[in-house]
Amino acid sequence: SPEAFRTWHGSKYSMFIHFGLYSLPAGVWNGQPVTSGYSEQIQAFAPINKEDYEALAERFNPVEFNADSVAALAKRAGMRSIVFTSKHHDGFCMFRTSTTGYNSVDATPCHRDFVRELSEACRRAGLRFGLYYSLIDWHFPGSSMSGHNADFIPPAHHEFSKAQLRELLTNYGDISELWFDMGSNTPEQSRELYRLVHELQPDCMVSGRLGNDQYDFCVMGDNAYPESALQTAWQTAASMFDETWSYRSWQKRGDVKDKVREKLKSLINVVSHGGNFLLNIGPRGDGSLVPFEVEVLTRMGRWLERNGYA
Ligand code: JFZ
Repeated sequence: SPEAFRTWHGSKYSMFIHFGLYSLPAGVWNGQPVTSGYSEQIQAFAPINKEDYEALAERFNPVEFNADSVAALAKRAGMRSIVFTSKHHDGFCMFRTSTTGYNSVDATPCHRDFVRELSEACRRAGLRFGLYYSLIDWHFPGSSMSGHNADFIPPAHHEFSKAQLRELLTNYGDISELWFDMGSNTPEQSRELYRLVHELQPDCMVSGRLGNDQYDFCVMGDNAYPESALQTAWQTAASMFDETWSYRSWQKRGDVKDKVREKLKSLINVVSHGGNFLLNIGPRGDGSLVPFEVEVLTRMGRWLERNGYA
């Protein structure tokens, strides 16, 4: 609806969070830095066999992860919503689900539902809350990690995604957006998922990466913005560092000042061209935030405040 568009568009600046099992190896496997590919996809790039990757769940206990602190950081940064990786390509669900045991409540020693924790913290802080959801699932029986895209999504996998989306759109209050990450949906599958989202939450904004022109907003590349005004809503997602969205321990971070300048420029570029800016952070495996990222966001928030951004 125009109303949902206006509210989403008015958010301008939001936090993206990549956090999951992959945050534990943090870009290192067998003592070696894995330098090719995003670290949230280390399973494919190391590569790591299914059993070894699944075993990470037994060690997943992010005692330092505090959803209220994350929400407070977003507020301090001047952000108006948070978008969280409910499930990445690895297929590990960061929420309670009856569709698979491969989730943060049942398969870890911490038994935590991170989608619930963040959704509630956002509500308390007056932030909107959205979800990243990968339609690629390397854990789903029969799916392969070779390349990203199977030629199509088998019907059983499609039904599985639908069941998970029902849970996500029913159990956690208002979801501001669904940031679908690509699968190889048929047009019929994309239409079905699009309809399902809006049947459950009419105002939830769906990202263009659902495919087949079933979307409420488009996603541009890193730091990119369209050459001319778009008729549709759009967003630029930006990682803090090139080549990864999730935490990697060996990341060269450089100077905070330079990063603040770089990301403020992007934010201003994107917002002044009519888009929304989604800036990512990648917490560590123990759930703690990376001080560099906290510092960058805090300083950006201070700049915005000094310059009259309410
Ligand atoms: C996807 C994922 O494959 C990646 O791991 C990460 O989660 C990222 C946010 O999303 O990769 C993308 C998606 C979209 C673009 C680029 C990389 N894009 O629109 O330029």
